[in-house]
Parts: sequence; structure tokens; C-alpha cells
Amino acid sequence: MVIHRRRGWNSPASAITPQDALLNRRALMSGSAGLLAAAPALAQSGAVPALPPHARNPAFEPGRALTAEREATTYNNFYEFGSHKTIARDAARMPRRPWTLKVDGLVENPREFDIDDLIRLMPIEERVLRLRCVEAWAMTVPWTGFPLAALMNLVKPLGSAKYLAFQTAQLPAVMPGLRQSWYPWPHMEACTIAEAGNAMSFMPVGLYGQPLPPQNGGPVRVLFPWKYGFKSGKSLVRITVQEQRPATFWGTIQPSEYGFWANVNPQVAHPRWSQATERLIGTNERVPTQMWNGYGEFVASLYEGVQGERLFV
Ligand SMILES: Nc1nc2c(c(=O)[nH]1)N[C@H]1C(S)=C(S)[C@@H](COP(=O)(O)O)O[C@H]1N2
Ligand SMILES: [Mo]
Repeated sequence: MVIHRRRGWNSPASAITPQDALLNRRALMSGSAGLLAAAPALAQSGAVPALPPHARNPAFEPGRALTAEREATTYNNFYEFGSHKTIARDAARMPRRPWTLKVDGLVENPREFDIDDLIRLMPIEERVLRLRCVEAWAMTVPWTGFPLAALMNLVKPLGSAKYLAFQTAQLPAVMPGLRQSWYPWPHMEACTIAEAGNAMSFMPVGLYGQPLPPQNGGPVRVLFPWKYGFKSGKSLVRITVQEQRPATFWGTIQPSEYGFWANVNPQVAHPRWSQATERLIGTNERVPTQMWNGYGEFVASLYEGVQGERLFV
């Protein structure tokens, strides 16, 4: 940070874009120490770097047309910004750099990752996936990210670990929804250690080839494509590995309607509406909802031993 205050170039500070600052630093310093030191300048400026090159994983063919990018990025649920769908403009005020994700609790290697370090460390790929909201709308979009299992392999859960708790950022200066004090902030969601190890559990950092927009949970969220959308917590700052089942946001507000498992099942109605079909945002076409949101071949075996639990609420 010291170098930031040095007058290494002639233009006034206000005229220096992050890219200029980076290039000037590279000119000023030689060797890898200089290049490494350049990274915090980008972070400090709030600029979000482009995603690294990555390939689409062909294992997840959606069997549906892509939702228009504009629809997927302007019709959102993100209660921190308000309990309506048009939060994108407010969410744009949320700074996505610098950003850290802490992983702690029952792990061998607890760590606080700078988001860009994490992206460098993880195997990044694109997956085109369906997302089914419990409100019976759905979208199909290309997410860039990494398997949650890859992150778990790095921190190494202990033998006593049973659950993961996902905590969303609380930024009162930009999140008007936090003033609705009857909600149990911060937004928490959870999964089991077995679910975290499943290949479908994904950590998106991008959407449509771009860094994940704030309204969709940038810079990093979790995504369980076979569960109702509310399980997929946005803008995460902390993942805690623990032995007890974590309390969750919707499970605390209305446990009879939003259970811990929340796996998609068209035959199990929400207490107030049917789950048999879903509306595709953008086209408003109505299509049948699929068991496990169509991902049964990957995830159904996770639940074979689970007895006496409401798996589909
Ligand atoms: N922190 C947080 N995460 C959240 C929510 C929220 O209100 N706050 N809404 C959930 C719900 S109900 C859905 S359907 C999805 C919507 O994700 P999308 O806006 O990217 O489509 O985000 C989920 N994650
Ligand atoms: Mo949802």
C-alpha cells in the first residue's frame, strides 16, 4: 500500500484508472515481487478483474433454451436489497472488491481467502444449469465457478464435520433490506457435508462469461441446482463447517413452508401453491417441473439413507 502514495507517475491520482496504475507499477518495479504487489491496487480500486479463461463442462446439458441475460440479471430475489424482484440497480452499489471469503469451523486448514486468490486456486469451469425458485419460476443460465468439493478439499473438513453454514455479507450502507429488522439477518443457508461433496454443488463467481453481478450474488455464491433457489445463498463472506444443523434464513421465518432439505419435487406442493409446473422467466412459457430439478442421476443417491425427514419441503 505504501507504493500507492508514491508519485511514480505524473498524472493526478484522479485521472489514473486501475489499469493505468497497474501498468505504471509494472514499469516502476521489476521482477515478480512487483507483479505481486500490483494485485492489491486493483482490489483497492474496487475494479473487478475479468474471469480467467475456462471451458464449458459438457456434463450438464440443460435441455432448455438459455434465459436472456437481461432477464436473469433484472429479475432477482435478494432480500438484503428488498423483498421485490427489481433490486439490480440497488445491488450495483455493493462493492465486490476487495472481498474475502472465510472458511472456518471444523476444518484442518481454516482460511480467509481473498476472492481473486480463491479464483486462482480453484478449477474454474462453466456449467449451464436450471435454477428453480420455490415461487415456481425458473431460469437456465451459464454459470462460471468451481465445485464446492474443490474448496472443501483445500480446507479439509474434520471427521466430526456434518454441516456447512453459508453466511451472506451484511452491508447496511448499501443493503436497505437489512433495516427490515424482523428478518433474521445475516442470511444463512446450509447443506450437509455429503451434499457439499456432491459434484452438482457449485460455487459461481461468474454469469454469462462475466464476473458474477451483485444482484445474482457476486462476487461469490453457492448453487444447489436440484434444490429450490432459496438454498443458494448469495454474496458469501463465510462458510462454517460444523457438527450441529445450522439455523437457516427461511427455515427460521417459516419452517412449515421452507425446510432444511428443500429438494425440488413436482409432486409435493408448497402449502400455498402447486409445484407441478414452472414459469420460464423471459418467455413466460410454463413447463413441467422435474424431480430433483432434473438432476436425479447426480444427487438422488444422497438421500437413500435419510429417514423421517421432509426432503421436499
Ligand atoms: N443472501 C440471499 N441469498 C439468496 C436470496 C436472498 O434473498 N438473499 N434469495 C434466494 C432465492 S429465493 C432465489 S430464487 C435465488 C435467486 O437467485 P438469482 O437472483 O440469481 O436468480 O437466490 C437465493 N439466494
Ligand atoms: Mo426463490
